[in-house]
Parts: sequence; C-alpha cells; structure tokens
Amino acid sequence: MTDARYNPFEIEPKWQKIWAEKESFKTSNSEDKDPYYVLEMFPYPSGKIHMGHVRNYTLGDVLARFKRAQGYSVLHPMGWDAFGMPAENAAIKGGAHPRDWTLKNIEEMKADFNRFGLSLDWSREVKTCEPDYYGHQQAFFIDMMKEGLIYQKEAEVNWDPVDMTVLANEQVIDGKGWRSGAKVERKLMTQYFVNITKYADELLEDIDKLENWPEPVKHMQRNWIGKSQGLKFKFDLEGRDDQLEVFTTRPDTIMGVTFCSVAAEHPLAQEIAKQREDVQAFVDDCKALGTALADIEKAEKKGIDLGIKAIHPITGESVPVYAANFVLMSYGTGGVMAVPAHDERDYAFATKYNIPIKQVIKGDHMPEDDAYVDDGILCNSGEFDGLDNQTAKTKVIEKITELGCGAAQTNYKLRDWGISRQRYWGTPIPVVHCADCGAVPEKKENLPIELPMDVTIDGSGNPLNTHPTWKHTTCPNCGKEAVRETDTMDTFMDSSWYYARFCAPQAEQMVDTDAVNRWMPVEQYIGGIEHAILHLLYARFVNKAMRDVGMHKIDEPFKRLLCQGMVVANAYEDSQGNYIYPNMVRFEDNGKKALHTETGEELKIHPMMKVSKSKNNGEDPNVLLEKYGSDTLRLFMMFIAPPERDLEWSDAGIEGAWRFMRRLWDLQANAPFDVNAWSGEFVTLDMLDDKKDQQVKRSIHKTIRKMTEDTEKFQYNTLVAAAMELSNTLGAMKGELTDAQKSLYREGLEAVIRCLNPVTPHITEEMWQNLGKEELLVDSAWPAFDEKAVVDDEIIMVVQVNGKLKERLTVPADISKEDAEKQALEAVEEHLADLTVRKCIVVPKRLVNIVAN
Ligand code: ANZ
Ligand code: ZN
Repeated sequence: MTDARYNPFEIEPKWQKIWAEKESFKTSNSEDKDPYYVLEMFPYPSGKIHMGHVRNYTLGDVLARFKRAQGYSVLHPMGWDAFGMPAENAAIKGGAHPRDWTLKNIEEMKADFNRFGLSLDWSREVKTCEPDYYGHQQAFFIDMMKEGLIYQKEAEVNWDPVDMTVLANEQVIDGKGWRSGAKVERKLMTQYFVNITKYADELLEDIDKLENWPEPVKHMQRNWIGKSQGLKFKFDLEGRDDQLEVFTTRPDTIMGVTFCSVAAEHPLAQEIAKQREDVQAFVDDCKALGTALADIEKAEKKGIDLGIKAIHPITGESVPVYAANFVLMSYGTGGVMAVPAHDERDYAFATKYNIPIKQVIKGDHMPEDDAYVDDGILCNSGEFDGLDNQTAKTKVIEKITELGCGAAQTNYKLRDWGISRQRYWGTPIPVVHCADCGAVPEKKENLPIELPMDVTIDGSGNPLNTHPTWKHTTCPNCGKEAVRETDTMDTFMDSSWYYARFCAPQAEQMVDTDAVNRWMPVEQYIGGIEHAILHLLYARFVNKAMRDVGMHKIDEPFKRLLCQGMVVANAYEDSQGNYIYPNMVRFEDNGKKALHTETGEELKIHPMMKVSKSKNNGEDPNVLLEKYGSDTLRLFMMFIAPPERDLEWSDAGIEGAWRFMRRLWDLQANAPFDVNAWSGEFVTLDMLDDKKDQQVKRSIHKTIRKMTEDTEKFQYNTLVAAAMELSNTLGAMKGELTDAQKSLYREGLEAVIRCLNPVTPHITEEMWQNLGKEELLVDSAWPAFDEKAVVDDEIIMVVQVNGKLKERLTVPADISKEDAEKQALEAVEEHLADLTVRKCIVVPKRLVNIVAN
C-alpha cells in the first residue's frame, strides 16, 4: 500500500540505488535502436555544484530520459574537464597536490550529481587529467604536427618578472600580476600554435549548416572569424630602400591618407627605437600594456612620430609614419594607412597630434566632431570622384594592382591558436628539444608522457622546469641527451574532443571510428552562452582536424545547441558592504524593504543578478536537496522559466513545486477508490455517455500529446503546466466514482506519472511501482495518445456580419457547410433585419461571415 505521506528522502536514494544496480543508464554501442546523443558541457571539478550545474544537467537529463522512453538508444555520458589553474592555485595556497585535490572534488561532485537522479552512463566517465585520456591527445598533437597543423612561433606572453612565470590574460589585473603585484611585461617566447586559420573558411561556411544553433551564437562565431576583403599594398619610404606594407579594408579611402601607423613591435619602430630614447621609452610603455585585446582597445590612443616619410602610391605625396599603441603586430601586416576623416581611431589620433584630416567621402549626415564611417560618394579623390564608395573599393584595388605595389587580400580576425601554457597542471606537450635535431616529436610508443607527481608548486616558475629529472631525456631522433618541452597544453584542447571520446571511452585509439560514426554528431548539446565563441569554435575545429586525419566522417560535432539562461537572484548588502544570505533576510512593505533578521538593519536590495558565491545570493543546491529532495528542485527548475531564459530564483516558487509534489502523491495515496488495485482495459471515448467523462478522456489524451510535443521542443515549463492541469482534473474527481470514472482516474494518473517521469524521476518511479507495475518506469515506453480522443466533438464557431463579430456558437466539430450557414443565419437574425444577405462565406471549423447590405 502507498505511504500516506510523500517522503522524498526515502524514495530518492532507494531508486538511485536500484537504477545503479540495474545499470539502467548504461548504453551499449551495438543496440539495435536508433542512436540519440545528449550531451551537456562537462564541468570543471571545482568541488561544489551550483544552481547553474543543476539547471544545465537537469535540462539534458529530461531530454535523455524522454528519448529513452521513446525507444532510442540514448548516449548520455559525463566526465570532467579536470586540468586547469584552480587546482594549481589551491596547491599554491598550501592545499593538496593538484591531482588529489581534483580527484577528491570529482568524487564529491559525482555523488552530488547522483543525488539529483541524473540518468548518466558512468561507465563512460572520462577525466582529462588522467594519462589514459591525455596520452591520446599527445598522440593527436604529434599527428597534427606532422600534418603541419601545429607549428612553433615566437609570440608575446604576459611575463611576471617576480614570479618568473607567464600569466594568462585573466591573471593580469590593471597591468600587474595577480599574485606578485609586479608590473607585467610583454615578452617574446617560442610557443606552439594550432593552425586553425587554415580552416577559417570552412569554419565560417559551415556555420550556415547549423540550423538548430541559436542565431546569437552563430553571429558571434562569424564575427570572431571576422573575414574581411581588403587590399594589401606597399608604400615606398623616402630616402630608404625598404617599404612599408599595410592592410586596409577600406581601399576606397586611399586618397584620404594623411599618415601611416605601425605597431610598437614593427621592425621600423624597433629600428628607430635603437637610435632614439623617446621612441624606446614609447615602445617599452606599449610592452607594459599586456596582450589582452580589451586592454588595448580601452587604452588612450598614443603614438610617436618615427621621422620616416611614406610616399603615397597614387598622389606621390609624403606622409609621416607613427608608431601607435593601438596597432597590433599580429593583425594584417602590423602597419596601417591612416585615414582620420573616416576612421574613429585615426581621427582621435590625428586630433591629438595635429595631423591633417582630409575628407574623401560625402554622406548626408556628416558628424561635427568625429570620423564619417558610413557609405557615401567619393570627393577630393581625383579620378575616383563621384563613385559610390563600394564601387570605388574595386577601382582602387585595380589601380594599385596596375601600379604593381599591392593586391586584393582576404583577411581574418581569427588568429592561430596558441596552446602553450607555462603551467604544471595540464597535458605535457610531447616534444623533445635536441641540440642537433631541434624540436622532435616524441615517439608514439613512449606515450603517454606523464606528469611527474613529486613537484613543488609554489607559484614561482614552472614546476616541470624546476623538477630535478623529469625534463631530461634522450632525443627520439638521434638518441643524444635532450630536454623535454616543459610547457603544457591549453585546457581548451582537452575539451575539444571529449565528446568523441565518450563514444568509446576505453578504445585503444583516441577515438573509435565506428563508434563515432554511430553516435555523432551530438544530437543535442547544452551549455552556457559563455562558451559561444572559444570552446565551440575550438571543438568544431578539432572535430574537423580529426576528420581530416581519418578518424571519422563527421563535419560538425553538435547538431543542435541550447544555451541555457543563467540562474539569477536578488542580492542583499549591508552598510559594511557584506552580502547577506537570503535566509538571513526578512521582508516588509510587500518585499520592498529587506531587513537583517538578527540586527534589524535595513539592507540594500540589488536587482536580479547571476547567483554567485561572492554575492551570497545563491542557495546551495545541497541545502535545498536536504530540504525538499531532488524531484522538487528539478520540477521547480524546469517549471519556472523556459530553458534559454534567465531563471529567477524564488522561495515561493520552490515552495509551490513542493506543494505540487505532495498533491501528485495524494492523487494516489488518497485516491477516491483503491486506484492501485484497479485493473482492466481503459474505457474508450465511444463507451462514455456522460459529457463530463468525455471531457476527462479528452484532456488525458490531449495532455499526453502536449507533453510529447513540449518535450520535443524543450518547452519543459509548459510540459509541467500541462501535467499540473491534468492533476487538477483528477483531483476534482471525488466521492463515489462510477466504473467508467475509475477507469479514467487510473488512466489519467498513469499518464501524469509517465509524462512527468523525465522531470521528476523518483516520485514517478515509486508511484508506478505502487500501481502494481512490474516493469521499471525507466524501462517502459512513452505513452501514445489516442487520435480519436484528442479530436474535439464540439468547436466554437464565430459568426460575423460584414466582417464584424456578432456571435460565438458551440457547434458539432463535424458540422456541414450547409448547417453552419443555417445556424449562423439564425443566430444573427436580428442583425440582419433591415438587410439583404448577399453572400455567406464559411471557413470550415472556424467562422461564417455574412455579407449583407
Ligand atoms: C584604412 C582605413 C580607413 C581603415 C578607414 C578603416 C577605416 P577590420 O575591418 O577589423 O579587419 N588595421 C589594419 N591592420 C591593423 C593592425 N595591425 N592593427 C590595428 N588596426 C589595423 O580592420 C581592418 C582595418 O583596421 C584596416 O582598414 C586598418 O584601417 C586597420 F576609413 O585602413 B583601415
Ligand atoms: Zn637529436
């Protein structure tokens, strides 16, 4: 018999144990069913789950459970993006070894995930920090090196001169090292680059194939790749033999050039710096700016005249050459033809340094005090005068090509991907440096090159470099003594192929071709919008690189993408600037006033913002779990907002979810008859005489239909709403029920249980068992709806006279045209009193419009 009270704390662990014992979510690669791959972006094992995790993984879980029930073979794996700086930072602060710290966090988070009832196939778990994962990545690195997809290049890094270490851009705060506080320098170091730009065109073109990706994500990817058509050409330099090459996307403005600018690292600037102290000082200043693009764009535009004159290829005029802090060495040619009249940065620069501004394009709204950047007609441009500027682009390119000093050029914003990190906790780059042979890839049979465990991690230098023996080895080529590369790979590399590994995580090769071809592309990928650019672009690229070395045949890894919204909540701050936990806040004045429960102090109410530890505005999922259980929390998360929207946390909302769970339980525990003992065939619609009973029958099947459609479309909020409605219908069936009503009650209850199962898997499994079902709910099929029972027998028909609404009639759904017309005419008789009917237009099942005058 069913317990009278809903007790999630008993039933949730019970079912989790049963599912685990029965390996309910384990998926084989050889099932004779259609494959369906659901994947959520795997987490970084920080140790604590937060609301964002719960939302992300529940969204995927609902879909995975739904598709299983629909008869698919569902792949729903989980793993850990386990390398990265937080583990090292924890060690620096005196914590455990990064590996121990990471593995402990993984165990804790895994237990948390299981407490939420996620239907994961743990037999496929991968941890990127383990040699059986990263060893394959090292082999792939070597493949890519041999394909020319990885190469070495000198590039700038942020260098902390005190800690003697390279810093990531995020570790540079106001130009200073996050730990040492020392002024960060830009330093050139030899690093490994992945030739992602070789795939720029394919990455750009294939975005069009991603029909089920959110538009904003596709837009961001296109911008990041940033393809632009332009012109590359050379200026002769007065009194010198060399030339200055520039790249422009605005050849149409060439007649408006009044100076040229180059990057501080440009050879011309470097040369003059050796001769002039002021230039050297400027160059040093630029170095201190760091390499982050955002910083460069924010900084004040500054420059210095190098004393060199460039000769305009068309006019023959000479213009000064400046070094400027906003010109990047890594883009285009590191040199720019500056047109202050039509470029905002050049305008600011010219105004500051009193350089002439020459307008060459006329538009109809010229700004007073800034550059005109829009389209228009050319002026002051000699032979090009009068052309519209788009046409002028082609004409100028032709002219420059004729003159023999340049040519059209396609450029991309996308840079090759620098993957060297001077850090310990990452995948060692499998290269050996030999005095004779240079950089030699390690032999594949020596892989994995494992990280040493006995290291000192104190934040200074790279522990792999300071380790007494690790880096000393022999050259794979000539056998002489040599040293290992001590850099490790960017962790974005680790997360760029894990989805393929999940298809066959124990495979001897990096990926198992058959398995990948079976499961991929991922049918539904789910994650945060913060990964819209880098992770998704790198993953798309690595997938193509894997394809091109013959590992599989998949062009794009993720067919559908869902970016879930954030979980947001109000935050409360006291006068000392402390953020107060919501459970320490009491409200007055309809929630407009927030008071500290202990001190009574009035608190500042911050508007909804992303829940975070620093603002103390997020409930700890584990605390909620202890209070309500997982099903309530899952239901709340799915019900309160559509997946892509922000979810506003509210105590009232979760209380509402909790009440619904108890009502659902009551439908069985306190049913008006012994619903669990009921058996027999469900009554069909044609067996029901009573109109009300017919309605119940219809609403059961309409609900099943709606829940099926909503789940398919990710509309989990309306799915839950539909289940609630049907529950209310059943809840209203009280007192003595007829046999037909008992059948309906039982049928309705089964439908609710079955359809809500993906959202609230535990309570529904328990109720299913209580109904006397032998098969587990996780193993039983999604209910079908009865086509006949979803057809309404009556519909509302609108009657108009001359297009104006006059009446609404309830008529049989299968009413004939003639009857519709007849009933309509009768219904509006009085409106037609003085008129002659000319025509009746009948739109079947919707309206009758009577034309009369
Ligand atoms: C002349 C000009 C006139 C430009 C004008 C713009 C507007 P996108 O479109 O983003 O690809 N540029 C070229 N190389 C640069 C570098 N290394 N660092 C900083 N700026 C650079 O940007 C191309 C434009 O950015 C180029 O077109 C160049 O300025 C500048 F009315 O040339 B333009
Ligand atoms: Zn050698």
